[in-house]
Amino acid sequence: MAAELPIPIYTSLDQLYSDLGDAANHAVRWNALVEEFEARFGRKPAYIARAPGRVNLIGEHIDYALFGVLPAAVERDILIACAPRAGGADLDGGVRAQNVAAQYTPAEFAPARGAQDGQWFLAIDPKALRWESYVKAGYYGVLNTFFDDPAEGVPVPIDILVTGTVPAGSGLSSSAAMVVASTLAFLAANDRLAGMTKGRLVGMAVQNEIRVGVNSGGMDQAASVISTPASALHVSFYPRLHAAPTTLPTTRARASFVLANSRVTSQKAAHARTRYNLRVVETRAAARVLIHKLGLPLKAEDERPTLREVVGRLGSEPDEGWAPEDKSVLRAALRKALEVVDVLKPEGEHTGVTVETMAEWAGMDVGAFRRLFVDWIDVEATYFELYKRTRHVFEEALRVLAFRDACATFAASPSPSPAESEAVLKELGRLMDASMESCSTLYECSCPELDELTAIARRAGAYGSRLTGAGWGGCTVSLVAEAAVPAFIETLQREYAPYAGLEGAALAEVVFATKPSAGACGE
Ligand code: NG1
Ligand code: MG
Repeated sequence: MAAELPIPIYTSLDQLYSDLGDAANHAVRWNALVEEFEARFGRKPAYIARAPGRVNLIGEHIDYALFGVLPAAVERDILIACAPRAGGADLDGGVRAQNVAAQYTPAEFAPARGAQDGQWFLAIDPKALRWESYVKAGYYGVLNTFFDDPAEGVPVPIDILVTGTVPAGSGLSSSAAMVVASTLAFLAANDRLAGMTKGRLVGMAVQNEIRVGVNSGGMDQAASVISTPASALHVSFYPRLHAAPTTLPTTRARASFVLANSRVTSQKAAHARTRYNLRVVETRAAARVLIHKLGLPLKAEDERPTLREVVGRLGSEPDEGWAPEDKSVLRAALRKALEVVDVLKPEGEHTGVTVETMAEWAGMDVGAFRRLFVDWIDVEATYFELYKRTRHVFEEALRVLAFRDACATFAASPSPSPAESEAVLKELGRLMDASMESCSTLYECSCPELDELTAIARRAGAYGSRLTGAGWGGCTVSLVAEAAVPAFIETLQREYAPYAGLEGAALAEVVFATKPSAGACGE
């Protein structure tokens, strides 16, 4: 499986460009970065790490419940040029971090080793995130994996220069791209890339990103690291990371995924207590309640079980998991789960339930329940929406499987007729629309602008349109017939108020068609 492959390291730009496509454009950016690095730090960079952003085609907010998702890397990426610096012992592991974009001011920092536990430490304030927080997050895992034992030596002092084309806060996962590229840069500069697999890099990047305060799943990091051109990546997380490239029908059926930025910045870290992290808490609490209410086995190793594990137990899954390629058992178990999800519906006027009710439903003492399920991350709520969140998760997991099946069936057809092409695009569009509706009403991770932008997209002829990423702002993704893309973009420009007055490059910055691209690499 793709996650076991080594990270591609290129020694010639030509080779890299032929993998990435669009050689001329990449060459200009890479050469400009090398020159800028030399101008700022007085020598050539030793390595360049690249990590792309991603669009999630379907499977929203289910990665941290450990269900499979279907993202694809986009062409837009983060590049980090770096070089070790000669320096004294006081400079051990010290970093001079600069960003080509002037609004991201230079930073200097050095890690410190904790006197008691020997763990390396870097100050990151999740409440006041700065751009270099993501650089530090990438560094963290490298320090505590490869330099945790003093006998392994000390990390080199290093200069780094970052440039990127993934817009921040737009649902294209600039954060994961930053963390992956930074993890790669520190690994390369410290000569620790040998033996690193894609799967291991994903694991490190996920742990690293959690340090910036969002208890995310592993979708973005997996997409950024493992993706291959022209494919989406079916990533599943249970019982272990598994990634399978999925050929999209877009090339043969002549359609494009068009990204449109709502221009509402998704402030995921700042609102994590009432949004993202609260959803993580709700889904874990729901899993524990379901285990008790449905009389499923509670295992000794269960601390905060996931909804994926609940579905496995409902379908009597063996410990090593169902074969990752055989989705029929998972599908049957998910259907069974949907038949019983109503046990999470409370009586009375509220759709959600209090901590007291959740504890009672879980057969636990309120104090113990609160400590285990509510207080482990910083969240704030009176009513927890167990029913709505869980219904979304189970249905969305089924939609991912249906989307993947439709892609696979189409890919297997030797010469699809125009009618077959139209049918597969309609089916994918239908699934995308249903996902949007569910994000809006059940998961409540949309916002008025995203609802409006996706509605306009459908009126403008998209087969389907949905938010992508965590939501509450950021981008939408729409499936559009290739020939209709220019007219589609024109309609969005005319009808979506925040696009008023935008044209040319400014418009292309917020609405653009994307081709799935290749994952992270180094040079
Ligand atoms: P975004 O907001 O695009 O970075 C986040 C999570 C994903 C996933 C989606 C929702 C991070 C780094 N990523 O994506 O793991 O849960 O939301 O599907 O927080
Ligand atoms: Mg992110």
